[in-house]
Amino acid sequence: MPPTITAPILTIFADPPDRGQGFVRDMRVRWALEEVGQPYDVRLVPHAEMKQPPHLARHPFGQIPTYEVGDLALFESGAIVLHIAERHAGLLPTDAAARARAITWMFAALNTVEPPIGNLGMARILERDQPWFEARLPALENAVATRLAQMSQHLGHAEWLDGAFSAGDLLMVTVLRRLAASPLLAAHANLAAYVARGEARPAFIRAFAAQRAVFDAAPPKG
Ligand code: GTB
Repeated sequence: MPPTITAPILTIFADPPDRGQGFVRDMRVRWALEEVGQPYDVRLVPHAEMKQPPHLARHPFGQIPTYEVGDLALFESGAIVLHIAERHAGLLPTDAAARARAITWMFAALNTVEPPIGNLGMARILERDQPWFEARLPALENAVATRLAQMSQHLGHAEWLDGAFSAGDLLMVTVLRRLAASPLLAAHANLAAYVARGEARPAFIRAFAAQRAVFDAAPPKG
């Protein structure tokens, strides 16, 4: 009998808190899978089950996304995208030095650019009603503005960060697009255009529609 080939399984929020805007971190994995043409299944995790033993067995911090393929179970969106990129053509250059630089941009997106953007976003969601929120906001915005100015300077008129589109661009676009509605991003026309270029890729459009369908199917919160 031929071996059964099962598609990788991605865990996602059963009820996406961003209302299907593609800001949750499963989006970057979906996009990577679409870029390389790898079909996948999803397992919806309700909020009430995220910190329960079955999901903690997949993810020690009780978060999404996770990725299961065969006997391998992974967590951390960046590690999952790297795993996909290493096993399929299209997301990492074959030249060793260019590949190392693309992986460097993956780390830069997640370790250097995402933290200030995430801090600003979470403060806007969780701290808006605190008496010190308005006083804290300028420092949070300045941290984002500094990174964007540096990114804008580096990108210049280039289409992508380092030659052809890579997993570094994929992660950077998912990080920057959190600022889609922000004047902080609009202040840098080249960065806004970079994000728009990423979002115009057919694989992004397919991934966006797939994550959007989960929100459309979710029952409205009562
Ligand atoms: N470093 C990990 C990774 O990259 O995979 C971080 C994973 C993570 O933060 N997962 C979040 C999660 O599971 C979802 S993406 N949170 C539940 C919990 O911790 O209990 C973060 C996120 C949440 C909501 C929005 N939003 O509403 O726009 C955007 C992003």
